[in-house]
Amino acid sequence: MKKIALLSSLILLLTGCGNNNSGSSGAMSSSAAEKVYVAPGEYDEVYAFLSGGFSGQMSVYGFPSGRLLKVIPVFSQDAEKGYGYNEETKAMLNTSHGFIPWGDSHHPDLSQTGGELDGRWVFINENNTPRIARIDLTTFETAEIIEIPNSAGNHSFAITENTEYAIAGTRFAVPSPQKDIALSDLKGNFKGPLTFLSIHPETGIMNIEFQVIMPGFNYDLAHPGRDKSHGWIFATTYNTEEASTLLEVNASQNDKDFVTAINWKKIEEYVKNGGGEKIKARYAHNIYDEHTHTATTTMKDEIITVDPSKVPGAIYFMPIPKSPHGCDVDPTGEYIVGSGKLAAELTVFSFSKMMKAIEEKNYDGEAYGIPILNYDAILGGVVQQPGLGPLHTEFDGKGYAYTTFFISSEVVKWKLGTWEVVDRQPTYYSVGHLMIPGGNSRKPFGKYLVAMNKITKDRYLPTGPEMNHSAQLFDITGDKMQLLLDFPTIGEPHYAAGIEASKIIPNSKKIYRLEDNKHPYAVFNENDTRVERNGNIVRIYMTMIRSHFSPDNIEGIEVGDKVYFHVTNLEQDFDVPHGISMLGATTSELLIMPGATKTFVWEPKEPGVYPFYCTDFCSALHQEMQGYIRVSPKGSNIPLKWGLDDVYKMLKQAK
Ligand code: K7E
Ligand code: CUA
Repeated sequence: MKKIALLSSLILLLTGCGNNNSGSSGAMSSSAAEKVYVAPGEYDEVYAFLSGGFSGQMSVYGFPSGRLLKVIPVFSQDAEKGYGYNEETKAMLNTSHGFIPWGDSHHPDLSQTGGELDGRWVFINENNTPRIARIDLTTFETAEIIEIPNSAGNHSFAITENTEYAIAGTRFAVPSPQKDIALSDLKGNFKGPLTFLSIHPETGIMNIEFQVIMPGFNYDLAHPGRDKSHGWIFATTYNTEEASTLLEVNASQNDKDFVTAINWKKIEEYVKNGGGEKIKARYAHNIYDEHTHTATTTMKDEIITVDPSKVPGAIYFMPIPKSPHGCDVDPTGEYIVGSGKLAAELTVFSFSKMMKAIEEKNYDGEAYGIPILNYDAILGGVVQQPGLGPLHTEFDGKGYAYTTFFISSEVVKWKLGTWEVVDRQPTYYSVGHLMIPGGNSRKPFGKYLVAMNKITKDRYLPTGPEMNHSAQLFDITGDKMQLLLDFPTIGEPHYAAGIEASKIIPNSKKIYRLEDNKHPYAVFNENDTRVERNGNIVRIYMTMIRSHFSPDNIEGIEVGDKVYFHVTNLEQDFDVPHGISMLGATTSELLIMPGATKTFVWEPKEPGVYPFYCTDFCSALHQEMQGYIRVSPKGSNIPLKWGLDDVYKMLKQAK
């Protein structure tokens, strides 16, 4: 390990001083500039959904320009959009541990039909408090978050090629179900549950169908089989040593760890026929309803677990050198690439050979009753000396694979079948994931490759000790990869998913229709706007339209009141949100899309007159979009009154 750290800093030194390979000079640079130039007003060719890592969110970029289009709040509160702050979306962040305002997002994956991207949903997993989110690509909003019980470190994540299932693997083995055990008793007593969630073909709603209780190893990355290997899922499996301390040494003891191959169709059938055991398991399932504009949480309390030994023929271990990380399947479904982080070679398994070895029971022992397939029998090929510290691989659909090397800081292109390295390009610096749009589907859009780098150092103007992570876009249409662009990213993009823009544009919503708005506190015209008191609970039914609120003058609020602002944006025009906030409100603004209703709560602490205003520049008279609320001392019994443009007449009064 020390050696690796030394080596990596050496490489940083070497690469850090001369960026002359980055295509930044002469003719090269002008051709690169042309390739990323998207003229003002023109659209990008590709949407890229980048994981936000420790930001908990997902960011949307356009390629080839590298323009940031949007940050979609997913697992973390977002004050900009009010997500997780307004009353309607707070429920999205509920878990069995209570409300959690932050998450660590890792691997986005797009929905597929027949192994091709269909542009309906993008999913992403959360590693810290195991959860999976579904984002609706008509609204670009998080539509659902489901918690994964009995798991820890939900790291391996993938969607099957007809979006039948999502798989979520446990990265940190834990007692399952949870209980109090001495850490010295870990070995043999901890488990690594692999959770399978079905995805409803129309609504996209996820449901935990079963959890396979695997031995207590670390299940790191997963990819589904496709085409001929559809029905299987492959997951890299490290720490087969079952160490609980100093893993950098103790989990690097075994010469070989595993890629786990799971025939999920077999297990699905077993469960459908009544197999498996129901156990108690508390977890939250949060769904956002686009019509009520409101999320609700359902707490669930049961799951079905499957003991792998009860389903013979469903699970196998494939031995692979040295603590594998990435696990990727080529577009034909024949090759499974496992990246041993500490291995000198890249191991590629053959699916047909795997099936043959299974048929012939060509085993090399077993682990916890699960057969270990014979390494030589299933080996498809080996890429010799490709680089140092292989992590992740993607495919261009033209017979080539591209693997990232963290330590030698490069992307290496190699040929499937001959296993020869055909090109390598440095990355700046220390690349983690890479992504080719559709690169994990049957039909990659093999024009661009984006490398997501861990270390930025000298690439941009310095911004203090912390710099945003950096991504790099390559053109991969030629024999050699050509670096086109550097662009900063948000959080830490572990993986990304990309898709041709044409598959998304036609379905992207422009407004929420008012006639579909079923929010219980919505109002649809200014005559219905009002203020109601029930004890110390005051509800303001408010509307907004260019360029005023209704009502915009309110009296009769008292210190000690809990004031709910239920605000409906009456606009039905594309891209005309309004915002609202209150002086002293201890929450974020509401940013309300046309046709939507959102709510925040305000508890005034002192008597006075408080202004509020529109927070989103919406028209030439945006600056006039404001109002006042009079707050009187507790018990002053000032009648509740409200109005718009009638303050000097009689304000409307509560009956
Ligand atoms: Cu390699 Cu979470 Cu995919 Cu990061 S993981 S790089
Ligand atoms: Cu409404 Cu600014």
